[in-house]
Amino acid sequence: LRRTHYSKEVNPEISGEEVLIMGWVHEIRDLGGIIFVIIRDRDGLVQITAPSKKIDASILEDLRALRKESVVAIEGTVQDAGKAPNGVEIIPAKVITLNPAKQPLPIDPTEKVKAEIDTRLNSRFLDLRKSNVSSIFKIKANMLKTVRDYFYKEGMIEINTPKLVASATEGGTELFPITYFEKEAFLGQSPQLYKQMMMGAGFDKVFEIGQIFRAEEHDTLRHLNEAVSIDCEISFADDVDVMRVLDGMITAVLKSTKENCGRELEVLEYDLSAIPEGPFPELKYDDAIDIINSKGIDIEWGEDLSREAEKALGDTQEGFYFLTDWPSAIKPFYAMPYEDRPEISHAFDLMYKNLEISSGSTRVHQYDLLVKQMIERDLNPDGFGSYLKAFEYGMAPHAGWGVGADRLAMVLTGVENIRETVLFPRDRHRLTP
Ligand code: ATP
Ligand code: AMO
Repeated sequence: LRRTHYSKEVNPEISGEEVLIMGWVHEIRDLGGIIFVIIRDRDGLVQITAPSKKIDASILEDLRALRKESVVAIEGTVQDAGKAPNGVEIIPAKVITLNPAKQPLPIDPTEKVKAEIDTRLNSRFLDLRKSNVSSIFKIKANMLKTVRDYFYKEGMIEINTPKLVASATEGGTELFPITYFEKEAFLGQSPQLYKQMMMGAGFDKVFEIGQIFRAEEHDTLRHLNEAVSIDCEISFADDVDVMRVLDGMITAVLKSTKENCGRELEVLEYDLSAIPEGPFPELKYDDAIDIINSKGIDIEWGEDLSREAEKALGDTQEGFYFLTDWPSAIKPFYAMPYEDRPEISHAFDLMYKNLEISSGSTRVHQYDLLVKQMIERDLNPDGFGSYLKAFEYGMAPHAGWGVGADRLAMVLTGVENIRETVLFPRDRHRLTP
C-alpha cells in the first residue's frame, strides 16, 4: 500500500488517473443516494464521492463505517467536479482504515464547535490538524529558514551554546534552578555570555537560534517560560551596524513570508501590512517618555516602560521602530554607556507597535568597565569568572541583539496570544503536553 499523491496534487490535470491517497477523515456526509467523504492531509482536502448506484455495496459499507479523524487510505479514480476542493473528486475503488480514531473526539478539528485555547492545547496534536493552526507553523518554519539564509549570506557562523549554565545573564527575569550533580545550576536565560565570548574567540560574526528559559511568574499574552531566541553577535561593529543587520533581517522575513506563504496567510485571513524598506525609524528614549507623558501616563525618566506606556507609545507608531539611547541603569551590565553621557547607553529595543521584538546594544569590551558595571548592578564578578577571562586576553569590540522568534511569529501571523505560535507552549501553568 503506497501513497501516490498528496491532496493538493489531486487536480484536474490528473483527471481519469488512478490514485491512492492517505490521510484523516475530515467529514462524512451520507445523503442516502450519494456519500461524500472529505479526506485531509497536511496540504489540504480532497473529496471522495460515492454515488450508490455506481459503487459496490461493500465499498459503500466501508465508507459508512468511517469515523471522523480515523486514518485511512483510499484508492480510486480522479474525475472533474466543479464544486469539490481543487475542482476534482475521487470515485473510490478501495477504502482501508489504517487506524480508527476513538469517539467522541476531545476537540473538533473541523471547528464546527469552537474550543478555548486551554482545551485546544490539552489535545494539541488534534488542534494542530486544523489548517489555520498548522499555517502558523508553516509560516514560522519559513521564517526560521529565511533567518538562517540571511545570516549565512551575511557571512555569519551558526553556533550552539550550552543551556545548562552556572549563572544569570539578564537582570530582571528569574532563573529556573536545576540540580547538576552536586552543584546548583540553571537553565540558560540567553546565550548572551557565550556569544560574546565567541567574539574573543575570533569568530567575528555568529548567530544562534535556540531555546531560552525564563521563570517569569506573570501570565501575559506575550511571555513564555520557554521561548526561542534568534541571537547574533558581530565584532568590530556598534549598535548602529547591528540595527541595520536587524532591520535587514526583518525585511527579508516579511518579504519571504509574503512570497512563500500566501496560502497560509489566506487561511489565517491575515493581510501582512506593507513591507518597510530601508532603515526602520528611530525614537530616542527621552522623546518616547515625552510622548508617553503627553498621553497622560505618568512615567519618570529612568523608569522602564510599563505595559500601559508601551501601549500608549505603540498607538503613536506605525509598524516597526527602534527605541534607542536607554538609561544605562535599566539596561544589562554588558551594554556600553555613552562616553560623554554615561547615564545613557548604546542600547536599543526593536518594537512592533506595542510589542518588544528585540533588544540589543554595543557591548562593553573593556574588562575594568565590565566589572564596574556588574558591581553597580549588585552582581558579583566572581560568579562570571570564565566570561570575564575572555575580556583580559584580546576581546574585539562588538555589538549584537536577540530577537524573540515566537514574538516575531506573532507579527507574521497576526495572532494575539504568543501560545498560538508555539507547538507545545510552556507558561506559568502548563508543563504538558
Ligand atoms: P524583556 O525581554 O526585556 O524582559 P519584555 O517585552 O518581556 O522585555 P518586560 O520588560 O519583561 O518586557 O516587561 C514589559 C512590561 O511588562 C513591564 O514594564 C510591565 O508592564 C509588564 N510586566 C513585566 N513583568 C511583569 C509582571 N511580573 N507582572 C505583570 N506585568 C509585568
Ligand atoms: P531580552 O531579555 O530583551 O534580551 O530578550 C530578547 C528578546 O527575546 C524575547 N523574549 C521573550 N519572548 C517570549 N517570552 C519571554 N519570556 C521572553 N523574554 C524575552 C523578546 C525580547 O525582546 N541578551 C539580550 C539580547 C542581546 O542584547 O543580544 C536579551 O536576552 O522578544
